[in-house]
Amino acid sequence: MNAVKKLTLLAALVALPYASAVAADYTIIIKDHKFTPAELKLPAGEKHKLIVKNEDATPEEFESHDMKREKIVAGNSQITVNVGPLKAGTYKYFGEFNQATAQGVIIAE
Ligand SMILES: [Cu+2]
Repeated sequence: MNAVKKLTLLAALVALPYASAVAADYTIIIKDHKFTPAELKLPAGEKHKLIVKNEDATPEEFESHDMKREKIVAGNSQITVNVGPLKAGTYKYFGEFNQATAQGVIIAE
């Protein structure tokens, strides 16, 4: 194996542990004042980006006491909510403006 290949392999091996810690993005859609998926599973112990896409014309407030997050998303737009690293467990979130229907959970495992 030539020197370049050896160095490339070495770099890949060194980067490997960090690769798994890189934030993974998850998309949550708001439509008709409901979240889809209403249940989202993601790896515990890592940071994640939640992309909350509001497909309704009216604004919503993405809120989670469990994850200590609260952010307004305007109608027909999207926001990014950074969460974690979360311990394994269940984290509720809701749409403050439509709490009767806009309910969801994140399961970190
Ligand atoms: Cu609020």
